[in-house]
Amino acid sequence: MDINLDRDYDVNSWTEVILLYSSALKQMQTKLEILNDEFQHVHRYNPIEHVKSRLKTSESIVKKLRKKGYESTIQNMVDHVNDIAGIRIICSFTSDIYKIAEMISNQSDIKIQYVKDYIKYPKDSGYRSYHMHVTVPVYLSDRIVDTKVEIQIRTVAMDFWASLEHKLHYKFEGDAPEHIKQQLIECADMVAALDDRMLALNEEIQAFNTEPEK
Ligand code: 0O2
Repeated sequence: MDINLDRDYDVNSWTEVILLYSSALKQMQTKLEILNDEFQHVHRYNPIEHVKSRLKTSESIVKKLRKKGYESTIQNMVDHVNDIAGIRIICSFTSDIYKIAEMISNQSDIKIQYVKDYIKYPKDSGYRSYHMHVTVPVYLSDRIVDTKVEIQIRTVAMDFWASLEHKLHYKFEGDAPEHIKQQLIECADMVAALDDRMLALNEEIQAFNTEPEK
C-alpha cells in the first residue's frame, strides 16, 4: 500500500477515517435490519434476502485513486473514493429494489448524494444493479460526521451474474476477449429476462391469493 503513512498525523488520520467508515456501515446495517423487520411485521414479507458489507482494501483504494488521476493521500481518498464503505442488499424481485431504495431515501438523517440506476440503464458489460451514494451521520464523542456509503441493491439473479462476471474478468485482468464479453452480455440479458418472468409470476401468485372465494 502506498498511502503515505510515514507521519503520526497520517497514521492517526487513517485509523480515524477507517473507524468512521466502519461505524457508518454498522449504522446502515442496523437501519436495514429495522426496515426489514418492520416490513415483515406489516406486510408479512421480507424484501431483503441478505445484506453484505465490506470496507474497500487499501490496495483497491490506491488503484481507484490512480485510475482517477489522484495522488494516494488520505484527503484524496476521502474526497474522491465514494465506495470505501460498501453495502450490498440482495432481494428477490426487481420491484423490491425500488421499494428498498425508497425506504432508505425516506430516512431523514440519510443524505442522498447521487444515484446510478444500472437497471434502467445497464452498463455496456451487461451489469445491472441500483447504486445509491449516501452519507449517514456517525455520532462521535465531540461531533457528528456525515460519512459516505455506497449502497448497491440488486436481485439474487443480478448478484449471481455480477459475482461470476467479476471472477471471469479478474482472470483476464479486465481485458477479456470480445467473444467472451459478448457471451457475458447475452447471459446478463437472460438474467434480466428471468427477473422479469419471476416478477410477473410473483404478481400472478399474489393476485391469486387475494382473489375472493366464490
Ligand atoms: P469492488 O471490488 O466491487 O469494490 P464512482 O464510485 O461513482 O466514483 P465508479 O467507480 O466508476 O464511480 O463506479 P461504478 O462503475 O458506478 O460502480 C463501481 C462498482 O460497481 C464496482 O466496484 C463493482 O462493485 C460494481 N460494478 C460496476 N460495473 C461492473 C461490471 O461491469 N461488472 C461487475 N461485476 N461489477 C461492476 P469496484 O470498485 O470495481 O470494485
